[in-house]
Amino acid sequence: MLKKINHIGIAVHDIEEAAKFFTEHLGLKMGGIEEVPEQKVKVAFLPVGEVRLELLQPTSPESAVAKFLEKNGPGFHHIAYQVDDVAGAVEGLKAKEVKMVDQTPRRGAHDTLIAFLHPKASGGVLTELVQETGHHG
Ligand code: CMX
Repeated sequence: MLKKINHIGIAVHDIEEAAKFFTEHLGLKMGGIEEVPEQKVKVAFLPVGEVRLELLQPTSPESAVAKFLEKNGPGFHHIAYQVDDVAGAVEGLKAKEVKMVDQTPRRGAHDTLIAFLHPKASGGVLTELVQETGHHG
């Protein structure tokens, strides 16, 4: 079901500020900043080989990322695996009674369909499934 790691999410208070470490010290390149209203976040991707880091900044105090930052401060937030059929993957997990955050796929950044598993179901690691539907991934 899982094709590869699509991205690794890192929660930050301020994308531009946090990106400086990755671009100036680690030599990564950052793409543009995109708002994902459904998730109440702004995101920016920094490719590392085939995988990307996703910096996540909340756009509302009600954002899941705002709550995470308040509790834990900045840091590792989630891992995202690429799948071909996110709706089918969600149905398969639900049939196995895996606790999901999303009962059906939602729209993610860069023309993707996404669904989150609950961290309590996945060893304490918030886990996202991503299906690329457009040209950008
Ligand atoms: N990784 C691991 N555990 C996490 C977590 C994370 N990122 N976020 C929350 N948790 C844990 C909390 O520590 C808490 O554990 P305890 O009960 O042991 O204290 C538990 O999950 C419940 O957390 P909470 O702070 O009470 O928050 P909520 O239950 O309101 O929300 C969750 C938790 C996972 C349902 C919510 O964060 C969520 O819906 N996440 C998925 C959506 C998301 O993160 N979107 C942003 C990214 C979007 C994108 O990439 O485009």
